[in-house]
Amino acid sequence: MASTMLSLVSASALASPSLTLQDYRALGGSVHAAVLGKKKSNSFMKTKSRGRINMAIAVDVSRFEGITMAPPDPILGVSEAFRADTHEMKLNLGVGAYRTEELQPYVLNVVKKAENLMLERGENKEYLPIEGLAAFNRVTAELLFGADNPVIKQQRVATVQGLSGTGSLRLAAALIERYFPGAKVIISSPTWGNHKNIFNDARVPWSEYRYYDPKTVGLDFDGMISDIKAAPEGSFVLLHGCAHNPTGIDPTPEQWATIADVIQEKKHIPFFDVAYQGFASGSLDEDASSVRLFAARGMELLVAQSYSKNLGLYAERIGAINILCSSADAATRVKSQLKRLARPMYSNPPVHGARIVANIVGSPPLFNEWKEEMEMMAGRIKSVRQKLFDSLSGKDNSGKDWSFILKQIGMFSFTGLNTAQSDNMTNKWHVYMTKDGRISLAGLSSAKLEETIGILRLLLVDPVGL
Ligand code: KET
Repeated sequence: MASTMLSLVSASALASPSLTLQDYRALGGSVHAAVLGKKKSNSFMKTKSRGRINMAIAVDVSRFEGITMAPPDPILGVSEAFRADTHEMKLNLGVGAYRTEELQPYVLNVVKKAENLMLERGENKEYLPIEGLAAFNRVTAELLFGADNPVIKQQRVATVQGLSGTGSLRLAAALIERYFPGAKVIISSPTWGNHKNIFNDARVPWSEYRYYDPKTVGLDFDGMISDIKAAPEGSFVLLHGCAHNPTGIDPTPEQWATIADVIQEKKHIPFFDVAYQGFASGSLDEDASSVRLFAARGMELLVAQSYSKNLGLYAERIGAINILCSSADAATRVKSQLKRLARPMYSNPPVHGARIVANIVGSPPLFNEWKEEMEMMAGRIKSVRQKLFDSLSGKDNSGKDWSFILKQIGMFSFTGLNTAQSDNMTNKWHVYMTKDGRISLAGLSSAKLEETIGILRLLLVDPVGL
């Protein structure tokens, strides 16, 4: 009874516009600064120290009143909106996650085999060391650099298991923030939507270098090179190792060599994000060639790896941060600091995905099976890309050059649709995609292709939209 009365008092008090700060204090102390529109320090302590009436106020007016609604995530928010849509024709071309021809999520057979092995062995669930599973760290560096790469034998790579690609990038960002204060990271324009958030939250300054040229729907190579040259000496240059997200446009081997020249000249540090190894060409080795080219030049570099896409281990959060140093001694020290940064953030990483990767990459038969499945997945996406091109160019007599679709690689096609058109795709046609005009080809099947193509063609040929 008493508490009901108190809540009534506080509710009416708060609703009344005539109450002053003093009135609230008389009621028993603090109300969140955001409600009063004034900054007050340590209101939580005051409330705690003043009896029941404050408790009642706290029920009616949240201490979190000052927290505004965050916008939905530009990529994962698309999946949330898709799930909420009940339309039977809905299609999710937003998130970069592989789908079967039936548009279902796909668990690789080789992953199921590895998991069965793990069950048979009855492995325990003890904490992993801070740096992760040793067998995983060994094979992941080998997969990236090549097992017989001298940098491995020379023990110059500091590898720490991370919370997939994102967590590995975040750990590296924390290292940059701590040991390279003020150093800038330069990132491609455009880039994967989460890169900027990662560096913002780690308080690492960043700026963009030119990458995509809408006129040619290709790489603005001259712009890229001059912006890398113009960056302050010793900047970190974030590069997509393969299958650039969102554009699907990668430099040629010759262009990679020039990029390496400029980075070396300017004493910059290359920082690769490798989230699609195997998905660009279908070959794990070929897709690591950019990283290997830089390593062969004796450069120090960082590489964040992810097994979300190529092994379909999205929810297992398995990846790694590799830091190639000029000496084994430096690598040992760098690794010790990565561990020190990881410990208060998440203590140690999860074991399940690490064991899957270690079992598959560490066993030649399973490794070969993975390569076959990898080729199958990359092959399906390539065939969707080809069909998209054939159908768009075949039925269109507007004279538009559709060849950009075939020049792009990886999971995505960067369609050139603007925000309004992308919104139109979603709001009118229930085709979910990111607002930058990116579509995930993995979300298309032959059955769904024609209807999507019809809409795409109309939007791309008639910029006013439908
Ligand atoms: N880097 C790039 C370039 C990337 O596209 C992703 C994921 C990641 C890192 C991180 O993946 P992780 O699952 O943390 O290993 N991209 C897809 C999913 C997402 O946005 O989280 C996407 O672009 O749709």
